[in-house]
Amino acid sequence: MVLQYGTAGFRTNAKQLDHIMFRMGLLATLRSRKTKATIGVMVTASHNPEEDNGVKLIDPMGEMLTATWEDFATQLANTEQKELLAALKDIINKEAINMKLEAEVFVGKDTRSSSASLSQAVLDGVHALGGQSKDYGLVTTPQLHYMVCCQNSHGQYGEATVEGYCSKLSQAFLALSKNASNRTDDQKHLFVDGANGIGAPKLREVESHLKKQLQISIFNDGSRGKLNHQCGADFVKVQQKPPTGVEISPGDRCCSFDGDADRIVYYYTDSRGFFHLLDGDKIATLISTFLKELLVQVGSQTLRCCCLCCYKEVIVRCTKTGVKHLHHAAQEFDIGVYFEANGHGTVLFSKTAEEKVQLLAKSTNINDERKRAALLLQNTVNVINQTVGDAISDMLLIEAILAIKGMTVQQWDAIYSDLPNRQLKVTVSDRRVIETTDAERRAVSPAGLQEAIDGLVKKYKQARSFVRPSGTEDVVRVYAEADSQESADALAHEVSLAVHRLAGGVGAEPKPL
Ligand code: G16
Repeated sequence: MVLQYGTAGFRTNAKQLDHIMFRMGLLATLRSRKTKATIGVMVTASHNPEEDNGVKLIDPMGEMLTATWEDFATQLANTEQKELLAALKDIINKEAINMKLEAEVFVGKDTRSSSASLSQAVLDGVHALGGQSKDYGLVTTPQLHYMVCCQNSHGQYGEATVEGYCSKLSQAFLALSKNASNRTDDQKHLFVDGANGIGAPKLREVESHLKKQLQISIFNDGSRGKLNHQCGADFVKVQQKPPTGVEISPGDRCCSFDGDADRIVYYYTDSRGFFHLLDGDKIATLISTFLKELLVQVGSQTLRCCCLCCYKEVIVRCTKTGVKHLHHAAQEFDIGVYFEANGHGTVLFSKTAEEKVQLLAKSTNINDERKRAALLLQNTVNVINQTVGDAISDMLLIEAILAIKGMTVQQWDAIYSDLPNRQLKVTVSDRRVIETTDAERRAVSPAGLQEAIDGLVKKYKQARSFVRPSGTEDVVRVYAEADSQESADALAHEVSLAVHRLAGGVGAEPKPL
């Protein structure tokens, strides 16, 4: 079996991963020596089913592994055992790594039953190459990214402990909440679906610092149900319905994390029982609107705010799927808000932007309105985990914005209306036959597929449809939108059929929805 370092590392059935984990321990140790910094290795398969597992490597500033090293990871993962030493030497030579240098690797894991032995395999790999390790045990993926960044910034970003994480985020949230007018207990109430993963226990730790400014009811906390099964952010986004295991009434504000708590989506049902989803696009809109307003109030015309993959009064950019691509695009701006529709995202502030905000927040000769806006911006910077998408941090920011603006989830939803849409998966014998261009919006192979999609799209009003190979599951993803749900469903089905026929579909042809 050939494994590819995909959208977010390696991911497949846990039984096939023991050697991959050991080798990623080796690679992380080399990467640590190369960068002279601490590297992170997170054992998780995020939104995938319980029987899968995976590994994500974290670079020095808490960002995802750089693309050139993804290739080394793929090479090392697929090398025959007898050639492993030669493959390691090859990387050492190509990267001119000094093996006498110290190396340090932080390791974390999610709640999957396979994660304990697989993270031990990572640790074994680190020790085999003489690296030091710190085992954080059960943490969310974004918490491990945060720890790596704290360690390499020598504490400037925060303290590299779970306690340090909880107190930094909650202090910023409490400072933001002071700007909200009095709210009833009902308005402070949030229902959280923990996807039966690591997010639920970690949220409880944060909650204990929140001084009841947020009242959280956690469902799917892992005490009974199965990880990501009929619950979690991916299920809610794709199925467009509430998770099982959550008892909510019309109007209740709810959100779902995914299995390793790096994604979040919000939702509610209305009095007619209709389900309303507030996905990553709506989250990006809420956050970038809030930031734009603060920038106007603070009087800073010089900071450029960019919103990636949403559409409101700010510069818009689209990239290929994967927060690793969005993250780099967002770094080009003073303030970069990036979210994938699936709820994976964060906000980046450039060094210049952070310094300007800090100066303004300290300034004594600006008026009260500007001062208030500057302090809000400063606490917004602190509540955000800038290293990667973080469900807990995003949730705190969203809750603070809604409280400050006195906004209900319905008012947030009304900022704009989504076109009805549908996402489907098609299994093909080799998903790599589908190659794309234009930020994965057009397929260049197999021959005839894009022409077929274009022809189908023309049959519907306000329609678009994209196909691309998933980087985390062995499937092709199909997305379609149109003027009505029936049309979106029909278009998604027709495009799925085209993929099945032209790209080597496996099994029976997809059935209409
Ligand atoms: C990872 C990536 C995301 C991506 C998602 C699904 O998230 O970090 O950027 O959107 O996989 O990717 P794909 O559609 O290619 O399977 P996670 O939360 O699953 O680690």
